[in-house]
Amino acid sequence: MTTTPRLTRDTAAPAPGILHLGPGAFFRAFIAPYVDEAMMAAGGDWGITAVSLQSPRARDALAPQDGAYMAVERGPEGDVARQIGSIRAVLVAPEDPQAVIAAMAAPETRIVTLTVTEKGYCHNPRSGRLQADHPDIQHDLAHPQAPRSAIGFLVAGLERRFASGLPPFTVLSCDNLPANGRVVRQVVLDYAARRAPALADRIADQVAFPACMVDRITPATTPDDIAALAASEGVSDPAMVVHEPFRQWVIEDQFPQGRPAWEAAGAQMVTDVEPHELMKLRCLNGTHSTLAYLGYLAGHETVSEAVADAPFAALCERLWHREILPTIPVPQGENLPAYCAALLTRYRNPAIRHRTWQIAMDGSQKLPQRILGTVRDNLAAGRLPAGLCLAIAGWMRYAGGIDEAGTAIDVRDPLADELRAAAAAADPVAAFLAMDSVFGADLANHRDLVAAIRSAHDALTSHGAAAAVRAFAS
Ligand code: CS2
Repeated sequence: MTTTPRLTRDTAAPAPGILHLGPGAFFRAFIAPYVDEAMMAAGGDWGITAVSLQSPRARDALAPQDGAYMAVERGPEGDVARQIGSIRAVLVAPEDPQAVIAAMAAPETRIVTLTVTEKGYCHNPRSGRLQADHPDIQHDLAHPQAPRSAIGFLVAGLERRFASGLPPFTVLSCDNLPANGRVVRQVVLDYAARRAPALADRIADQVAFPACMVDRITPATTPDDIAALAASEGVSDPAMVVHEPFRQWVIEDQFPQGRPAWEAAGAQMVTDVEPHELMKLRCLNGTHSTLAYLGYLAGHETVSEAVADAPFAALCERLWHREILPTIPVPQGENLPAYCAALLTRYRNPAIRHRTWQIAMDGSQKLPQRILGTVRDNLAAGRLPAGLCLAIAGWMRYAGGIDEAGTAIDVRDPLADELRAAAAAADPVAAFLAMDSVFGADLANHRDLVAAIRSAHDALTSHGAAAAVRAFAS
């Protein structure tokens, strides 16, 4: 039997410029390719030192390949594979936190990018403030030179640079949070203030935290994907990623220490990201989460399966046109109905197997910015958004951890214990609504809203998600 040879690098490793926290599939499908293309088009030393905050998986896959890997663009007509060479090294923070702080404090590190998911900011998703009692934050405050959280590392790295007289790096959050630059700045300042007020003041004065909107659908890589790549390209690459053809990156252009020529790779450099973020989080992520909860309960394994079921596609259309678009200012250069039509085409891509279960993860951290802000805007305009209430009830049913056949659901969420307790309460809807870091008193006390969520929850419990979605969309 012949074994497939391991992927080898086809370009020299670039000189360092960026440190990235969280080298998961999305980073490899999005940030690293943009950096790679920007360097190819316009040069610059922007090689990426990637840092895993948890597992050694990414390092173990990438190190034998000198950081190179294949990104496979998967369209309905087939795959296009390309080698990405922008990663130059991978560090595993728990193995050697000192090495991470040293890399952050190296003079050539001018940008720190982050894809650490919503929960990685250790914040209260509703207030946007640091959750000071978060176990990782407690740990980091007790051991500031050997932190665990992204926030602890950012502050330790900035502190070290200040001590050596170096200018700070720019911090670029690339997670799906509204005003992600402001969110990361706030939690960094909250944490630094607990360390030393003077450090917080210095960060507030000197560090840039631009916001950005990121978009590319990236399902988790499967063993089948790795086998298909080995068959088509003749290389074994456990670090490979699969992604859809579409991508969009809108970045606030505020990089005092310079940046790659991302615009050469198609990124939009703008002065105000917020309208773009609102459009993407509410139109895409809002309907994604809706499809995830209701689709999972109705037995749909992937997004494309869910929207192939006509009432689910109709549900998305109704959400967009009746409940979401009326709350969004039109971002420059965008046409909102066309944007939503393109979203449905993206969801339908049958070659992308994006699991509803994957998107359903961490709902307590996602709901506020994906769905609840839209609900608030509707209520303020005197409208009761029935489709979004069905989505919220779907989340409650899903988070209860038992599917419609009575089988356990593997609910992944930092608040999983609280969710289970809420679902087991005598009045589950009231118990979920009382989760203050998710809903807030304004929503929990809104009579008409609560009644609509209750009636959607009853429909899901008595008739199931497929029937409830059919009834809504008919
Ligand atoms: C998805 C996103 O997993 C999820 O929660 O909604 O990752 C989504 O695929 C991306 O934001 C698309 O850009």
